[in-house]
Amino acid sequence: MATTLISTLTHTSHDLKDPITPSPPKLAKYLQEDDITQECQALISTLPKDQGWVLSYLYQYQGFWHPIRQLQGVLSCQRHFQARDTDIILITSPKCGTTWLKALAYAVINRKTNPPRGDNHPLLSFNPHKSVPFLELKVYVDHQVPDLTELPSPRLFSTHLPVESLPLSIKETGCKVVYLARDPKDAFISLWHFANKLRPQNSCKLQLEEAFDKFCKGVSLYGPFWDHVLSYWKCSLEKSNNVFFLKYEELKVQPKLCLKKLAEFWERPFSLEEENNGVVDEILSLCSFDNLSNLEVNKVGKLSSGEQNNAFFRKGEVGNWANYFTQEMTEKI
Ligand code: PAP
Repeated sequence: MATTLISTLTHTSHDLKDPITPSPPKLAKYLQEDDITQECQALISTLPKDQGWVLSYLYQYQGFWHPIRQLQGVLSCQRHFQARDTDIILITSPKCGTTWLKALAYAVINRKTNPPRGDNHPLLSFNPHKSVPFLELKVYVDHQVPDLTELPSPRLFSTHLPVESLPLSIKETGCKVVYLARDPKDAFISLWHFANKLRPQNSCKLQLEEAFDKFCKGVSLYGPFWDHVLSYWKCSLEKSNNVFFLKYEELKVQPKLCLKKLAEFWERPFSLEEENNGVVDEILSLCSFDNLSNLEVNKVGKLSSGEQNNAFFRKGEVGNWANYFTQEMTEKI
């Protein structure tokens, strides 16, 4: 498993295609409740518990809600992950544009070895989640403790963890964190759709009103949503050299400007020659919703954690919430 992860992250080859398996969705790995360590069992017996959005429980750890298997990954990542000054960490609350940010970061950082206009670009044959793995959901899942020291710099990782639960070394080193935020109304609608896709086919749909109540109470994956965003917002003010706060809506409206700022933040600015040659536009077009969502791999492939790749592409719009919210919901949120 660790070897697969390392080879995925070094991505020197283009043969890393996601499996094309049109099988019915199973409960995603981090929502399963088996194979839990005694340590984690003991911990959860002390934690507040509430019914989750899929079929498993959520437990409140360090102020934020997790399914049990995910929590196990959180504990392991807190214990073992050693950040480097050169690391790039992408952080989001779920459904705030993680997939898009991963694609952009991967394409920017690897543009010399994998020019964005190439027919063989890795993002054409595997889902962006494979190019930038989640620490707690992929790297440290299932009791793995991979040796990440051989990975070339900059290493790219992602997490949904709140500031309060980040491994200490991320806070103490000079690694570059990008936090992507999104209008909570759109993030909520996106999460509600996603949760219903993750629910087994024979179970009933989670009603919008029920999900909304939970979201407003903070009981959602990595919720409370507001605490998550606010902590990173404060961090970005205090440590502006290390934490870049970006909004999905800004990225939509001014993608070119945002991408150039991101590349500068990562200390890989676009040269004038690259700009004149259209490299920035090519990366944006490679990572666009239309392009990624229409790739074969993202239509029928699935992640090793069990989610169908197409579950990460729905509308990709700003303001889709308006089709679902009542006046009362808008006021409440
Ligand atoms: P994750 O946090 O579980 O990894 P994430 O990628 O943040 O998921 O959420 C998916 C959302 O990003 C979807 O939003 P929607 O439900 O409102 O449509 C998805 O459509 C959107 N998305 C995925 N890829 C892109 C992209 N390339 N450009 C813009 N939006 C995108």
